[in-house]
Formats: sequence, C-alpha cells, structure tokens
Amino acid sequence: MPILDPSSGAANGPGSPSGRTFAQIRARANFGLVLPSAAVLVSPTLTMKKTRAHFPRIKTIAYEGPKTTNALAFRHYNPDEVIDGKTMAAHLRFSIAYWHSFRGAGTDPFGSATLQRPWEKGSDPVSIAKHRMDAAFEFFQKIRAPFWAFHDRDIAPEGRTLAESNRNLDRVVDHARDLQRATGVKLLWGTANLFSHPRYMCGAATNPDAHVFAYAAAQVKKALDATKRLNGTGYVFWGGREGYETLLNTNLKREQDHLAAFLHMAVDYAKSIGFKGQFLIEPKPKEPTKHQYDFDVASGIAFLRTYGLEKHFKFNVETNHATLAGHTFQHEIEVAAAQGMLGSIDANSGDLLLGWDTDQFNTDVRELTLAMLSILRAGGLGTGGFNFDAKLRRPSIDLEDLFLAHIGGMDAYACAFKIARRILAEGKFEEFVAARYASFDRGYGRTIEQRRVGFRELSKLALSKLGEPRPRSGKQEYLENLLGSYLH
Ligand code: XLS
Ligand code: NI
Ligand code: NI
Repeated sequence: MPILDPSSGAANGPGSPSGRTFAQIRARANFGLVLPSAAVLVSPTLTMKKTRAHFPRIKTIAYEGPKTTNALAFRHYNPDEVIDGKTMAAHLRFSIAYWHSFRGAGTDPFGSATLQRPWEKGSDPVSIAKHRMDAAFEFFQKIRAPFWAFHDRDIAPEGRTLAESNRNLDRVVDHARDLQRATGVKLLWGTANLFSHPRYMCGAATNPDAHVFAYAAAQVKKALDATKRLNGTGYVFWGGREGYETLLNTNLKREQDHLAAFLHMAVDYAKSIGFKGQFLIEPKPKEPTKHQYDFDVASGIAFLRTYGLEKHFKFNVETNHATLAGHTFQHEIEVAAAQGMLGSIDANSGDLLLGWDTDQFNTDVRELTLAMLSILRAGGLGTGGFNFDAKLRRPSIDLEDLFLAHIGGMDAYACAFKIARRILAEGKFEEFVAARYASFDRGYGRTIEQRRVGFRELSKLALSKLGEPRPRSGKQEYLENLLGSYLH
C-alpha cells in the first residue's frame, strides 16, 4: 500500500532519480500524496526481471477499497477478488492501448507535443522502441492490466522500405515476446496502422490505386504474423481511411467490393498460418474520412453479410465512436450482441460538446452500468476485453497522470460491473421487460412470433374479438428511478 514514508529515504534519498527534495515531490504529488519510490516491479501476481525502473516512485497499484484517500490506489477494482470462481482481472480483461499511452505525445491540430517521457532516448529508432517498450511493460504491471494492444507502427518504426519496416517489426516483436514471458502480460489484439502514412491518404483497401491495396495487404500480412507470434486473442480492423471525401472522385461500389476482397484475403491468410484469434471490425462513422464505410455496428453487420464475411468477424465497440454515430454506447453493444457479434470494447468516452474522437477515460458509472448490463446479458466478451483506447488530456504531463487516468477508468468499469451484477441478480428490470412483452408468450401473440399467422388472420381477429388496444405506460421514469436506486 503506497504510504508516505520520508524516513525510508526512498522518495528523496540518494537514489532519487529526480534529485528533488521530499518537500518538492510532496508539493507536486496528487491528493497531497507522495509515492513511495523504490523500483518495485513485482506485483502480487506477476513477476518480471528487474530492469531500470521507468516509474521509480510508483509502486504496483494496490486495491484499498472505496474509503481510501490514496489517489494511487484502486477503490473498486480488486484484480485478485474472486467472483463466481473468476478473479476480477479475468472478468474485466483490461488492456492498455500502446498508441495512446506510449506513443501519444500530447499533440493536437493547434499545438506540438507536451509530453516528454524520460525513456524516449537511445541511439537508433529500434533501440528507442525497445526502451520505450520496457517502460510500457513496467506500466502494464504496475497498473495491474493483464493485456495490451498495439498497431504495428506504434511499436516499431517505419523503415525506408517495406522490407526494412518488416525487419524493425520483427526485432521489436521479439522484444515484446520476451517482455510478455517475463511479466505474464498478454496481447489482447494487434492491428496495422493503415491511416497515418501519406501513401494511405486516399484509403488502404479502398484506395483507387491497386498498388496501395497491395502494399496494405503486405502490411496486414506482417501485422497478422506479429499478432500470432505474440499470441494475440484477436486482430482489429478499424477502417480509418476506408471511406471517402467526395463522390466526384469515388466509385463507392468498387471501393466496398475491394474492402470485402481485402477482408476475405485476411481471413484466408489467417487460416493458412493457423491464427485462431478473433477478427474484429471497429466501426466509426467519420474522422478522418467524411464517410467511413463501417459507420456503426448495424452497417457493419449489413456489410459483412452482404459479402459473406459474417462468420469470421465480431465487433470491437468503441464508446466514442458510438456517440459520434449518434448512438449510445449501450445501443451499439446491444446491436452487436443481438446478432451474437459482440467481441470486444474500446473503453473510452467522448466529449459531447466536441465533435470528434476525444478518447477520454470514461468515469461515467451510469453509462458504464448500462453498458455492463448489456454485456453481461450477452454472456460477456469472451476472448475480448476492455481496452483503454483513451489518452491523457494535453496538459496532463506528469507521469503520475498516466496512472491516475487508468485508475479512474478501471475503477469506473469495476464499479459498473459490480452494480450491473447486483441489478441482474435481483432481476427487477428483466421481470419488467418480460411482463411488457408477455402478450407474445401466449395465444395469437405466440403465433405471430412463430410466424404461423398473416395479415388475413390478424385482421379477422382485430375486427372480431380484439377491438381497440388499451395503452399501457412505458414507465420510463419509474425505471430510471429504479436504476438510480442502485447507483446512489
Ligand atoms: C481510432 C480508433 C483506433 C483503433 C485502432 O479512432 O479508435 O485507435 O482502435 O486502430
Ligand atoms: Ni479504437
Ligand atoms: Ni477511436
């Protein structure tokens, strides 16, 4: 348990990397707390060979319960707590997004990087990449996240040629494999960045130039190899630039056909190398393109079915993408779950006053409880997890902020998980909803669901026996109050 212990000399002793005094550190620390120091790289459940600590003043985050005043402790997420024979860590399967937490530098369209990380140094880009990855795995352990997720170009630098990029990736993937082995942290999913480089400015699989399509295919082939090598439980396709800006230069039908061909090739290749991970589509309506083809889960399902791909894919639902599409997070989860296609979650939230993917850490327990209800009713996420596709605000420049952000997100999900379980155990909402549809459980209602009647029979029934239906209240306010009774 992190404690304030000036006498240990840990925070301000000779080994203090910053050389700051205890008082200075204290003044800077959050919630008036000072982090204890020492290069503790060993969590209760995971072990890792000791390397130089990149977060020397932060210990493995402990669960201290809802009453703690320690900002660097969990209040609701107790990874080791066993619920229904499974630890909370195994239920929630939290994952850290490498791109935000270890490649995000705090840039925005109006300003340059604000985050300066001490590990960003080395003699060449590949050794910097490895050094950064050491810091990342130390973070994964200390924050008690059992998984991580990456894009190929997050972890390894793009080379001058594709062959060089592939070699860079191989070297860093070897390093990741060692770190995974040493720490027990596993890969949730991998993906390829098919949107940053200028070659992809008009799309990758939907680019009008077959040359770009071929290059993207080569890149995804390699990213699949890397994901397999790291035993990823899934592989994500987010179609960042798979869409268009103007129909004046676009053949929409051809682009959609090409995207489908690309996904079929990915399925075939995965099969040929024995990659058994789950393929996931991550819908998003726009940004960076104006019209993205996989706008939301519903259009994704239609696309996959149209092209005979539905057996091979599930959905990675992102909160901020749902709201950009004009939906709630819970709606997107429910639409995917209704078709047995809920795969994983990109856990974040947007700012409803800003019109873009702000990727914030979600601390809205009400929203998350509703999402959890739908996820638990659907039987959970299977091999998916809750991946924090979320980033620090630009001025949040302290290393501690990275911990505080994830602690807040993890606690909010854990809290929502517990509330949702209680709601489901008591079954009041289920009972209400079942009663609301009960007329379809019997009599002519049942024959409608079984499709044993048609308009003729129903018309006869309405004219003879039924008469005018009696309106019944939807009881929304009652149900909102009921939800409130679980929340506060
Ligand atoms: C961008 C997406 C991206 C995917 C992975 O908006 O959320 O980060 O999750 O390519
Ligand atoms: Ni995402
Ligand atoms: Ni996003």
